[in-house]
Amino acid sequence: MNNPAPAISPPAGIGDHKPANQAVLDWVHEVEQLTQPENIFWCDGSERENDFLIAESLKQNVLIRLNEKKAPRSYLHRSNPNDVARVEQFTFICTPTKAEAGPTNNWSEPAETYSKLQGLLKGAMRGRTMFVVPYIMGPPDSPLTKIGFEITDSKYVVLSMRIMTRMGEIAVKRLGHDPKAEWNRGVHSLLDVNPERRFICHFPQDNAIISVGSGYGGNVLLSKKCLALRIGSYLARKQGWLAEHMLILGVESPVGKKHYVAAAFPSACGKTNFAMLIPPKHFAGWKVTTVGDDIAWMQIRDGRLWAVNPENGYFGVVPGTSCKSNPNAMKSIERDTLYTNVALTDDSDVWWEGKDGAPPKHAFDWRGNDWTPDSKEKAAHPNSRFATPMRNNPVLDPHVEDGNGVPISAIIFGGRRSDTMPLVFQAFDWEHGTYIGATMASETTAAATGAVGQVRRDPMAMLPFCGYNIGDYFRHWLETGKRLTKPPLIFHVNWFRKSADGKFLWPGFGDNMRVLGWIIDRCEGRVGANESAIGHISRLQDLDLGELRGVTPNQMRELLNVNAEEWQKEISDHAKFFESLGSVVPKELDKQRENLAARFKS
Ligand code: OXD
Ligand code: MN
Repeated sequence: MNNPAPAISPPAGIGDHKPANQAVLDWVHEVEQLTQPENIFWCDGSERENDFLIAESLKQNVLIRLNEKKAPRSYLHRSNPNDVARVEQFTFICTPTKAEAGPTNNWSEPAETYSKLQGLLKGAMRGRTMFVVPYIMGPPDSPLTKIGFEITDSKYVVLSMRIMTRMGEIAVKRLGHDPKAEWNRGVHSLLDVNPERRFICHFPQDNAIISVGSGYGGNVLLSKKCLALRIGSYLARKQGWLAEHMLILGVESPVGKKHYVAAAFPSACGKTNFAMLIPPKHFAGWKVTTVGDDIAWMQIRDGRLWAVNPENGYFGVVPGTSCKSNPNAMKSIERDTLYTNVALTDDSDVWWEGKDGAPPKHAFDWRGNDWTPDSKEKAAHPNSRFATPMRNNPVLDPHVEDGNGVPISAIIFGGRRSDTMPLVFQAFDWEHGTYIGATMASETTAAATGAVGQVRRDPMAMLPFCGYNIGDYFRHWLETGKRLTKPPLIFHVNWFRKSADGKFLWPGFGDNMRVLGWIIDRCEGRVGANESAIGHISRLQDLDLGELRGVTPNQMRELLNVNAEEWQKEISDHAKFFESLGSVVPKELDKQRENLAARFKS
């Protein structure tokens, strides 16, 4: 086998930052015995260490240096073409019983799974360096913040973890000496990057993760989907908080009144774009700021929900990112960015479909093959990614490091739906909102392997990320609502509704401010709404459409329309979905569906 991760030998003072905590040392020793690496590299997250790892990665072709003028301190990584997205079919929740993992997760028995993985990991790091990456998730002074250690044989993982988490010394210090302190144990090995030996396994009761056979971010940056969402959601239920697949944004009016909003959209449905939105000119004086673009951890205080972003960077979908769709993302990825699977131009810049300007006459596609605009293949992989520090974001919210988090006024659910779902509507109350989230659906995207464009139910955008029984997760939402005296209002949006001739009806991007404006008006009790069977729908006159070009009044009516026929089908799909989950769905949600159906009849 070709070794995808040859060992490196650091000079003195680099890679020798061993923590003092005996529990960590024992665990690392155990993994060392099993995987038999050539050496161990203890990461401290320093600049010097990072420079060294970049230099080694360039030598080993793990990274390609980009044009220093056009993309300063930025690099391109090409993954194995068999390894470009999350693999939901190989992702497992390994709880003692299958019932704990529930109907939406792949389950496997913990002891058997440990033993299978140990078999795969035996000697897997021979000839490689084993990196030990300490990190924290969450602002340093948040009570929700978690410590993790990831062992990996991938330099790309180490470099990405330094962008995506608060990595190194900060975590070692926080852990201290207490061998009983709580921290997440993550083991990752590329093995031979073979889809037949690719498993992403979570052991929530042990706060442990083992991921093998992949180098793709969502499968291997164990801090993110694995810890912050799957294990995070499991811990959140036990400890009485929420770990959600949500962006968090701040929206400030011209008179300085600020609200925070959290929004759950499935993968690659525009969370990063929404979190960095620039309001159209008509909304002069309004400002949107980003707290997070993918994950929200929320706890109850004073009867309200307060949210923190556990991450330190953005791991966003590149294709389609442009000065039109997301100028702030374009500024964020101008420098210090680790690109994966985009195209490389002849002057060592990066390119992707949907980037501003004309396509290059020649480039190397994401696999490294010659590419021209006449090529049939895409230049950048549809799930190509950037990893960039959140500090690069020009509209980073000033409270992003605040351990108390930010108070959430509204929660928004949304998906990619060509039909049925109006542009925006509001739930009657928390329980109805939970139902709307639980029955959410979206057309699938390239973020996970499998068919693209098929409508699937994706409750709260957590289908691939809920680390326990989805019925208990719904129950946890209902219980959380009962503990909130000032619950956020809950909304559903759909930027993707199409006309009969298949064209998007709504321009999206910055114009989504118009919908956000209505949501804020509702939070402030400033506007009424049309009462419909599905919830409060915006009246046309309450949506600020000033200077909106290209959307006719008829299109607006279509966008806000609740089509009874489409909803009959929708409601019967909800019923089928709940049936497919078996007996786990709380009766309150069945009742919600009955009420919804009844409202259409009355
Ligand atoms: C992501 C995803 O990478 O949801 O954020 O797949
Ligand atoms: Mn995501």
